[in-house]
Amino acid sequence: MAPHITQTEQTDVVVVGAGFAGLYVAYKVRELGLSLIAMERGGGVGGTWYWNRYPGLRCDVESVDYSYSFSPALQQEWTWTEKFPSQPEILRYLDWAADKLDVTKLYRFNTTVSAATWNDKTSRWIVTTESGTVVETRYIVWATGILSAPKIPDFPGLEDFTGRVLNTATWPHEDVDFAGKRVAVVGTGSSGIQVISVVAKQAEQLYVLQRTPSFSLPAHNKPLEPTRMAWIKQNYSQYRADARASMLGCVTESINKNFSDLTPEQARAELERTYTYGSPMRFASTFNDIVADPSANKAAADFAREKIRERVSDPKLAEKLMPDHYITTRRLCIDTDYYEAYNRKNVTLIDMREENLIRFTVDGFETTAGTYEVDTVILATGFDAVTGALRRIDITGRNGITLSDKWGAAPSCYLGLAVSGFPNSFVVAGPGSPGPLSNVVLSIEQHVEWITNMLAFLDKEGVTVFEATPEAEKRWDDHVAELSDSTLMRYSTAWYSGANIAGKPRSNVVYMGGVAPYEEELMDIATRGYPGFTLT
Ligand code: FAD
Ligand code: N01
Repeated sequence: MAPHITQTEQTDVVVVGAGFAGLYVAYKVRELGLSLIAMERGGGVGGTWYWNRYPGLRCDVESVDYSYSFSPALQQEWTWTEKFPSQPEILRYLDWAADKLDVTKLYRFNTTVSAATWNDKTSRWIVTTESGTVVETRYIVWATGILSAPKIPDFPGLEDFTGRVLNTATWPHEDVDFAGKRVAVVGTGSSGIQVISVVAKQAEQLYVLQRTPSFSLPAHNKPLEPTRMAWIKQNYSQYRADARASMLGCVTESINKNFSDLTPEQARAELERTYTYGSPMRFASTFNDIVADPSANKAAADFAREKIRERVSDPKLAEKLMPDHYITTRRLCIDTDYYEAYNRKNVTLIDMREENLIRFTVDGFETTAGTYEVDTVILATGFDAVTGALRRIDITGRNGITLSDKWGAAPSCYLGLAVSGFPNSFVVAGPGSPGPLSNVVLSIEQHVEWITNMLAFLDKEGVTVFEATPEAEKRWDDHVAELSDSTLMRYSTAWYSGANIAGKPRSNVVYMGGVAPYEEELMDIATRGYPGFTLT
């Protein structure tokens, strides 16, 4: 039989990922008139909202903020039904938006990029997929997501468990029926909190294995009244401009004051106001210095703890659910009936700080305090965030250096979007961007617009190769670290710092200067002809 010869395809741009970021990249690149091959591991568009389908999932940024702002036509045509839309509604929105933008057809789905290698001689990337396709491209845009590489802890005995194991980040597409089932959920971050709140109402028995309690606020979710939606549609351009001019990338109606500017009564009234509204972004913006000043942070954290005590009937149990980290240094969660779940007779909290998990068994799990039988285990154990998806791909830049090696000691990335030694490639929401702490959709839009403007500039100027310089990258990394160290984020034990992954270097990957100041920095670089990049 004749050997199978793989034909290498040629293109201007490869974009990897079909979430909010990749879809927008595909749209903008086509507008530039460049050829494009778009690849996505999943079977459809949506990214985060394609993979995470667990019951209870909603976004924590309001729908009218957590959506594309670049297209007046999309904004006017789409009508959100809830303040915090559910995962199916967001996925429907992305499916619809991709069709409207006519980019779905540009994608190769069920296609995992396994490697990308820079060829210095041709100044092109060779991109390889798991199925053996090879593509040669001038540019790559990695739109692979900050929370797309699930973390599955190596729990002893999990492979012996004969019941069902589910992961919130790769949830089945069909409904899962928990009626009459004994269920264990591991993890009490944003995903755990949401899935627990729903499964508690369905399962016969629910065990929650908690290692670190989170701060969670009631979402006060509600239908979006037609009058409110109509007002937003009339005022979208101002509304989006306000979001773009903000620190977190969404409208927060903050009073724009530091904690010390307020009397204790005024501070309390403000906390009550933002808490009652129901929005982590608004609560986090109650005072300007919540993440900078320990006393401002303590006031907000004490207030949030007090509210948890009010929601949990058993005071001893409430104390076990009490978070003790600086509020907002882990993503502030929102919920519907999370703490109330613990008032139910069928819900048991297993505090892993007192009762260690020893192993999973054939029919359940064993802790230092006893054995438990369960039918289903749900892992809500988080992600190898920000750098994880890229480190799972074999990316080799100049001089045979791999991205994994380069980021071995600490991730570094100029402006949070370009890595020295890896020419002609961009990372959307890479380490050193404000993405993780913000309304991520708006942060993505900032990046995609900046990246595609730079691509247009390169073509106009006849530049064939661009690359971030090591000096500019180092200056940016230092700037990001300095900003972070000036806030309480230096104490973060969440995925923001890599602390959730054993062996991962501790380094804060969030630009703490805020969404609007970040955009000013980006615009300044563009206006000055892209200093910090070599252009040849
Ligand atoms: P993603 O949506 O993650 O898309 C990346 C895509 O790249 C994925 O589909 C993945 O399959 C694909 N990919 C990765 N590697 C490869 C490869 N090697 N080959 C091919 N394809 C690959 N942010 C907020 O601001 N507010 C929220 O309320 C919010 N809620 C969230 C809820 C959950 C459960 C999670 C996990 C995240 C949430 N986020 C939220 C963050 C969210 O990830 C972003 O808001 C946004 O959806 C990211 O879009 P993206 O396109 O950058 O990445
Ligand atoms: O992940 P997480 P997530 N043994 O890392 C525990 C976004 N998001 O998927 O902290 C025992 O926050 C871990 O405990 P600890 C949002 O940005 C948004 O929940 O390591 N427990 C923790 O409790 C969020 O920040 C929304 O001690 C283990 C949990 O698992 C990000 O996604 C919804 C363990 C992981 O929490 C990630 O959230 C969902 C182990 N070996 C997600 N390993 C909304 O918008 C981990 N854990 C509402």
